[in-house]
Amino acid sequence: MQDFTKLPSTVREFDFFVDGKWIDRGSRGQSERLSPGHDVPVTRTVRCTKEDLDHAVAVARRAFNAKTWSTVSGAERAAVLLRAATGIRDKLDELAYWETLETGKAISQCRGEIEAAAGHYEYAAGVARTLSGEAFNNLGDKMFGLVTRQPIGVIGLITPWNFPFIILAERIPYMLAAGCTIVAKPAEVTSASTLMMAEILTESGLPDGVFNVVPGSGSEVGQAMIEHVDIDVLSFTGSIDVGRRVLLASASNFKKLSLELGGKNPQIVYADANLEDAADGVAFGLCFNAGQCCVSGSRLIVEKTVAREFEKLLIEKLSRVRTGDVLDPETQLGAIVTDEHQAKILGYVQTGLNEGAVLSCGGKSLEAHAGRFVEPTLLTNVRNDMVVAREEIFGPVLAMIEFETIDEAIGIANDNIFGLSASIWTSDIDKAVETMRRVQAGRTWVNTTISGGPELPIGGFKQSGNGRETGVYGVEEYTEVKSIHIELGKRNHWVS
Ligand code: TXE
Repeated sequence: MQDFTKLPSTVREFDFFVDGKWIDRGSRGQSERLSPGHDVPVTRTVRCTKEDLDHAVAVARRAFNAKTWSTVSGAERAAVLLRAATGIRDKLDELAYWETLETGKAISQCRGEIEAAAGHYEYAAGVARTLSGEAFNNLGDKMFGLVTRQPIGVIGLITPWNFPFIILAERIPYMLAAGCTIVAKPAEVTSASTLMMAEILTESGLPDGVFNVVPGSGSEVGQAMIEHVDIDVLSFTGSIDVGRRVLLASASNFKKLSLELGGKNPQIVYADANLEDAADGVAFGLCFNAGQCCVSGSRLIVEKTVAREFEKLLIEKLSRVRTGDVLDPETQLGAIVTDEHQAKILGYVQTGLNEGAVLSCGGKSLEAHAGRFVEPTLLTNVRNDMVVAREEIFGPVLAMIEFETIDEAIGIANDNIFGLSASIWTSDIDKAVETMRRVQAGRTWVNTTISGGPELPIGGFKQSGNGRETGVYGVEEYTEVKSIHIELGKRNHWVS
């Protein structure tokens, strides 16, 4: 029995999961994962092939056509989803442990995400039962109209490494509530929790073949998935570059897309805000998942009159963020996913300095413990046309820009290709609502950041993506709308 407070004594091996069972890896290759927070090997997962993907898609299609899930009642779907939520909670310790080891997240954050994931299954269970269409009784005596929703079909689901389990939970239960079947490809380095979820779903009574997992590389399994002509919908969360490839590949069969890509999310701090609260929220929004988060608040847009005071408050907060072993429940700052990514983050800091930004705090890797960590970093004297203000750094690096008027603040916030989220800090309700209305972002927060639950949808404006996940919208996204016209009474013949 694994002690979840200590590193594993052996590397855990995973097979892959198709048609309700584990498939032995046979002669397929494996990816070994080093824990980003400890630098020791922790898991080995299979590198599936294009043939494995083809097989999984055929299984998912067969399951869809078999009507073991696609046409069962909302009540039956809800029962499975509710049991899955219980299954997640029963395995919370185990899931959080392996997720921490593969991702480098702090364990307390991981536990919070797994608990939140269970909530998504519960919420989607409710939507499975309330999903409905419309009836039109206003078309005259001879016509009755209906609009129904039906599951689209087979979904290809590609997920990234930064939130392997919660991103899955923001999608799978909604897809299942709609009645679809799924083939998932998790990121190469963080496949364990997706495979564990497949087993939980089967134990919860999900019919075989409805949820299948084919771990493997983006270039082989991922690329084959986005081009696949028997996949009806592709849900992709990841980089804008791969998002563009997904868009182009969807032309193979005009599959529907749901894309959640990057963000360069503004934290707008007005002078009338409670600055202590705002500094705390900005510190959290920067350090959450070590900044490797699509809704990370990575652009600080602060009113000039309070800029120096706010900078001081923020540095003080950042200096007290707790670092340490990611398995320690007290640790707040997680590790950086890979050496290459750490080098990329530190490279951005240097680019900022070369462009004329000033290093206000941080800027280096944290050498205090094994693994790879980056100090929470604040760059000031930033202009919105600098690289550090325009590109997603995906690390705990904050670019601070000053403004004088509300129009200027909103103009800076919107002057970016992305439009994923925005946070607004003010005690003036008029200013809050005006900014919220004018800012181009799919998710907005007022006097808080990165919070919420399954009820509200997530997704982006502009190049942050297409479609919406979670909420009722998250289920509707995976349905086709059909209009039904029923003629009543005797037909007036066209050919007399
Ligand atoms: O993403 P990729 P990476 C951003 C973030 C990060 C950068 C690169 O800025 O620094 O992207 O991260 C699969 N066809 N985000 O390289 O490559 C891949 O196997 C189909 C933001 O990890 O996009 C993985 O499962 N699939 C984002 C998934 O795509 C392919 C989260 C994401 O990997 C593929 C992650 C291909 N040709 C990164 N190539 C967010 N919105 O949170 C790769 N993949």
